[in-house]
Amino acid sequence: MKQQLTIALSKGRILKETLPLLAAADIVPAEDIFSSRKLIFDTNHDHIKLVVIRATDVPTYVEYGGADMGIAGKDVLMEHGGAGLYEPLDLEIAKCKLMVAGMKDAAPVEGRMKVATKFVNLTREYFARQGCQVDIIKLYGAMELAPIMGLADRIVDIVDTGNTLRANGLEPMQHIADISSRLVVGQPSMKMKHAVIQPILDQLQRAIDAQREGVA
Ligand code: PRT
Ligand code: MG
Repeated sequence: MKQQLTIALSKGRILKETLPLLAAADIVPAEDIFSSRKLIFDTNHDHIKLVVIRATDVPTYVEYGGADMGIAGKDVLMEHGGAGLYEPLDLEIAKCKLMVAGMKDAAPVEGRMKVATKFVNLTREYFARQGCQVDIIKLYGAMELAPIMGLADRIVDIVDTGNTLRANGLEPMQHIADISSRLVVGQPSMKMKHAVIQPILDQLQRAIDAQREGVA
C-alpha cells in the first residue's frame, strides 16, 4: 500500500488557481470544495487527502507534520519563517507584490516612522535591512485605512493592480518582494515519504511549465 499523503491548501483567493494546477497533476478532489463545508477531502487517489485551511495556518500545519505538504503565498511563508520547511516549487500563481505604501505625495517622515501591517516579522526585517528604525503596528485587515486615520505613516501590504491603494488616496513607495504561491514540504515528510512526493513534484513542475507556456 502507498504511504498516506496530506496536502494543505490555502482557502480564499489562492484556491481557485490551485485546483486547476492540481488537476493537471492528476489530483482531483472527490467532491466540490467550494460548495462543501468539509475541511478534509478525499481525492481520486486513495492515498492522497486535501485539507483546506486559512492561508496563514498552512506553514504551521506543514512545519509540525499535521500535513505533509502545503500551498501558500510567499508573503505568508516569509512572515512565518522557513524553519522545518522545504520550498521546492514556485507555482507561479496568485502573483502580486509586497510593497511599502503611504498617502500620495506624503512628506518624508520626521523621527521614527510608524508602519501598520499584518506582516509584522517581515516588515521588521525589511526595515532593519534598510537600517531604519520603525514602530510596527499590527493590524488584521484594511491596512489602507491606517495612514488615512493618522494611525500610521506607512503600510506594508500586498499590491496587485494598485487599484485599492489609488481608491484610498495612497501610492506604492517601495517594493519589498515579488510574491507568488509556493509548494512547501515538511522536512521529515520529504525524507520519509519521498517515494510518493517526488512523482507529485514532477507532475506539478510539468503543469507549471504548461501553464507558463499557455500564458506566454
Ligand atoms: O482573508 P483572510 O484573512 O482569511 O486571509 P488572506 O487575506 O491571507 O487570504 P486571501 O485569500 O485574501 O489571499 C491569500 C494570498 O493571495 C495572499 O497571501 C497572497 O499571496 C495572494 N494574493 C494575490 C493576494 C492578492 N493577490 C491581493 N491582491 N492577497 C491579497 N490581495 C489584496 C491586498 O491585501 C489588497 O487589499 O488585494 C488588495 C490589493 O489588490 P489591488 O489589485 O487593488 O492592488
Ligand atoms: Mg483576504
